Amino acid sequence: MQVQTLNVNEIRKDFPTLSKNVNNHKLVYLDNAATTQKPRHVIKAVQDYYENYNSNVHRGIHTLSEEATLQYEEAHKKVASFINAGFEEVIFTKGTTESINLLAYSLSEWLKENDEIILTEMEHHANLVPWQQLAKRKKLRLKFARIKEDYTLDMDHFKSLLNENTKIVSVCHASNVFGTINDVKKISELAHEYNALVIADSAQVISHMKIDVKDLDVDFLAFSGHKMLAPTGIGVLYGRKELLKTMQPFLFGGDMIKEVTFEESKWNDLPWKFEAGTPNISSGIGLGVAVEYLKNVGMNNIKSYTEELGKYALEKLKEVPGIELYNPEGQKTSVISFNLKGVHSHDVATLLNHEGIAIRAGHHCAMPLMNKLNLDGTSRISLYFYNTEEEIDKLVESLKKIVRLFE
Ligand code: 7TS
Repeated sequence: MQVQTLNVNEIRKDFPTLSKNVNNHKLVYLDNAATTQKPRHVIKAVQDYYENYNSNVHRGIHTLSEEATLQYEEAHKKVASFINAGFEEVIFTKGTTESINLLAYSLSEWLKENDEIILTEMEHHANLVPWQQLAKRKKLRLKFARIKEDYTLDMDHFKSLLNENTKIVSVCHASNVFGTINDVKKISELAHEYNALVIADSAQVISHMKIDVKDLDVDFLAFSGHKMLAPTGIGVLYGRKELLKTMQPFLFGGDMIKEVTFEESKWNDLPWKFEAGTPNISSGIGLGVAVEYLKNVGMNNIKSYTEELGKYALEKLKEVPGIELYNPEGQKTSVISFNLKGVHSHDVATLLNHEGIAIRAGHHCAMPLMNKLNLDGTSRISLYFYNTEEEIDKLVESLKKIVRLFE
């Protein structure tokens, strides 16, 4: 097995949490789809802001505020270049959830009764509940592209849902349950034939592969900083400039205006029009540093390493007696969901935690998907470029022990 494209031993030294002990065992962190660990560089950048130039942005005409503004705006530039977007097209939000809520609110003005929105059956609640609630308010129709038995998207079914009433197509770029990667470029092409707006929820891919918003030809794309080495409380909404220019802001208040009278307000330039109030400055700066870190490691290296490790994990997991795996046919993925016969996924996660192994269990914020598959939940491992084959071996050994316990 060849998963040595990266010097993982060196990389691991950048992540303080990875050398922690949990329940007297060395931590094995396999919950990266929930959130990634943070490298020292990011932690230091946040500390540096608070220790050396803590100040508000875009307002004070004093040295600290100028420095904070510069660093915060630099972070926007780094993120924009990371996804091949323009500076004006990158809005910092709290995370994917807020980015999608922003869209559901701001785009609602353009929608009327009987307009249709297409999602998929594999959405995280973050890309479902905002549209469901909007649909109820505005009497819109919500449609779901089916998943096939092999846990991939049924593209024929998706195509059959498109029509002149389709106004929005919002799809997860990769499923947080199965790791299935959807062909967003193709989805975009098909949806644009009907002039629908295309939104990609890229929360699960941004840290795993190079994203080029122009190449994908999406209208909007959302992701969270904390799933890509950055602090919590920061995320991104990319939007096509022409669209952002004409859209109504989501939140109103300071910083998002150019001019205010008692009667009227004029909005600020992009992207600030969509960043009302004091933003999460330290996390924004941290996100810029995280992007630099990822670029240094190399997105292609990360992709090939995690895919190889995923392949290794999948093969190894098959050794566990009675395991049921839910992996997409023919796709390489670093997210693997499974169940052990007769053992609840929460029990699996609890018993693994006794051995210092962190995984996620339950419905993964995808309850409709679980219901459709008649599943109570799954156990899920999600890998990143600092994980190793030894950690997978440890996981598999522990799972075998759990199976014996329940025999
Ligand atoms: N979309 C997808 C595909 C996700 O996986 C998640 C979080 C979100 C949206 C929401 O991101 P947030 O940062 O706004 O919360 N997914 C997970 C998960 O799989 N386990 O914990 C969080």
